[in-house]
Amino acid sequence: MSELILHHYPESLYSEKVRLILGMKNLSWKSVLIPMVMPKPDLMPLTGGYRRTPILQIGNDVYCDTALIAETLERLAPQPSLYPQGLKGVAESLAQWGDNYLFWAAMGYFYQSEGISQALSALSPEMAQNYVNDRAALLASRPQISLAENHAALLVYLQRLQQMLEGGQPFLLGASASLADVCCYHPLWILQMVPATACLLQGYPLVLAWLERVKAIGHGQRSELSALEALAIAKQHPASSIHSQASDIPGIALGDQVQIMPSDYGLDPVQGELVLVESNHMAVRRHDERAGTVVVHFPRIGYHIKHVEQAS
Ligand SMILES: N[C@@H](CCC(=O)N[C@@H](CS)C(=O)NCC(=O)O)C(=O)O
Repeated sequence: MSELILHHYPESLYSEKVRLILGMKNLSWKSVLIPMVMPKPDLMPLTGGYRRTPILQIGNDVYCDTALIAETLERLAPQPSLYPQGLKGVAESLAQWGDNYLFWAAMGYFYQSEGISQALSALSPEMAQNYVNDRAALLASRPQISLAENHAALLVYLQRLQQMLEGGQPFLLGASASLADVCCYHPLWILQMVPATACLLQGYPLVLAWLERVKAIGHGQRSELSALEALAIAKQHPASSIHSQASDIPGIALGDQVQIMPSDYGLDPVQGELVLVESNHMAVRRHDERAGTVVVHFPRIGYHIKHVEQAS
């Protein structure tokens, strides 16, 4: 297997999900630290415009979105599995709930309460303002939910997690950690970062003890790499042989020029030649002067794809 290169930054919640998966599988990986706000000049040559964090690079294959990154790591390193025996569908569905419903209730609450000002007080006033402006632009396409709604949802969700743990098992779906655990962990990790929001978890002792167990999984074997070294690895890599037989996307065939972009926020399109379509996976091939030929991969859930008319 070519080396696993994670482009991330320490405070990124979705990156923490992937770091824990690398830990669950005790994998060795290279860490490239990227900026937490735009611009990201050494990342864009790899992704072709996708700006969200994290990104997994393997040679010149670039995997966007942690749902696909999790599936990719499971394919490359199947043991220990992210899915408890016989419960793959349950684990994936609970993971999707954690990544979306729990995540947005926790983030919404954090951003609208004292949490965000406590977190930003560690930054200089200019950096804090830069961060606020960047996230306002990134999230402009998301619906506005009030603090009261987020707070109410979060309390219901914390109660649900507490109930899931009442059977006495160490992890949400049994004796060992699964994808569901890391996807429900990272949204609550942000609440633990500052006192203003950490206090919310105090009424849920089973959840607090479970968070400690998930944290103890660790991050596997990490070593550092520079962004320029990562670009050089992509450029030196022989062309990826990844392809599929056919596309089942109406009106779009393999070989077509397409744009793929998130359907929720961070709506930056990535353009290239469609080279792979599977049930929850699609990929485009594109060329960049600094990165060479790269294949950029996305899940199908949560991403729009559209045909690009070629100028004649
Ligand atoms: N659905 C995406 C969401 C990723 C996401 O929203 N990541 C946050 C960081 S935790 C982000 O991209 N923030 C803006 C940025 O890093 O530029 C995934 O699972 O990877």
